[in-house]
Amino acid sequence: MPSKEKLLVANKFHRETIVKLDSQFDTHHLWKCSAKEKHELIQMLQGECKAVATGSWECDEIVYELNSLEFIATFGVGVDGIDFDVTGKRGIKVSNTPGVLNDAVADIAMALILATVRGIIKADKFVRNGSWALSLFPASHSLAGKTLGIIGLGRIGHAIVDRALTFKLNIAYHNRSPKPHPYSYYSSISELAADSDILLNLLPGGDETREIIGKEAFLSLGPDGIFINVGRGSSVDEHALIEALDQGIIAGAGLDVYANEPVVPASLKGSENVVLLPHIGSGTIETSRDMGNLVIQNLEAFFDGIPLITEVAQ
Ligand code: NAP
Ligand code: 8YV
Repeated sequence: MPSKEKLLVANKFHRETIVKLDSQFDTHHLWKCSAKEKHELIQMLQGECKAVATGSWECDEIVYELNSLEFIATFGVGVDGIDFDVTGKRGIKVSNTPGVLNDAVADIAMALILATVRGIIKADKFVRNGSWALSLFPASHSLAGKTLGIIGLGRIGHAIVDRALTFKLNIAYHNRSPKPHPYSYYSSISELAADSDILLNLLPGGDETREIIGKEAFLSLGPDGIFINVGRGSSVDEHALIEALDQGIIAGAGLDVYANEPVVPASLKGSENVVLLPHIGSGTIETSRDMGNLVIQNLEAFFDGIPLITEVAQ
């Protein structure tokens, strides 16, 4: 029987997938090691281990000390955890898991839109704390006829559009360049915000997008506007967002992602006008399984010497 390929697993990204990797490959669990043990493990694998599996949003930098590294298979679509300066220079291939998570993330985006616009969380508390016996819950706003402005309309964005259209929302968007579809294109985030009732962020992380949604965008969105973030927290100036919420510059926000996860600023936790989720966009059992299977398929393709299923262009 041929020996199993060596695989360095950098972090505990998804238990079920790691169990599958353990049975299929000769795995080494980097995250379980102390700092000293990590160095020893890398030395032991030098020249023999060509592949790493990791969460796409974080990857221990020590993996780049592996001089035989040729491939990093990531779990997740946003690859901001990868150092593309290193992978580009050394010709290390990278894969991610696009597409299979579109529906799950789009569902969470719609849940955040409904929860913020209709005040679902506040209404739940209203029933539980007995307030209903004393007064009626204040009227909220309708979705039909409002404009949803999407920053970063790509794969997940289109799954959100499919849902939003059935809620009778109008669609507008900002990308780096216009696309051949029927929605209104805006070349600036602030102009999009000014014409949106709900501004939804789907930008990837990384230096190019760092804090590009800030005070100007929130001022343009205005006091009735809602901000939703299911992209990356790093693309939002979180201080400007907190100020916008505290000062009534915008009406509310629904957030799945944050600048410094899992840390969520106390002022956001204390705000009545925000719905906070712990980065669960793709977090269903089915979607996580599909993402994990795609990680495995990419590893199999790499070791078979055939094209990767979902290689990240560098
Ligand atoms: P995608 O298909 O690549 O869509 C992203 C869009 O953003 C692209 O269409 C791109 O269009 C646009 N874009 C990129 N950089 C931009 C910039 N600097 N300025 C303006 N527009 C820019 O990616 P996706 O699969 O939809 O995923 C989007 C992001 O969602 C991921 O990167 C990840 O960060 C996040 N995500 C979050 C969760 C969650 O659990 N909350 C789950 C999965 C993914 P142009 O090239 O035309 O600019
Ligand atoms: C995470 C995500 O990977 O794919 C992405 O970019 O942000 C998410 O799918 C997931 O939450 C990790 O468990």
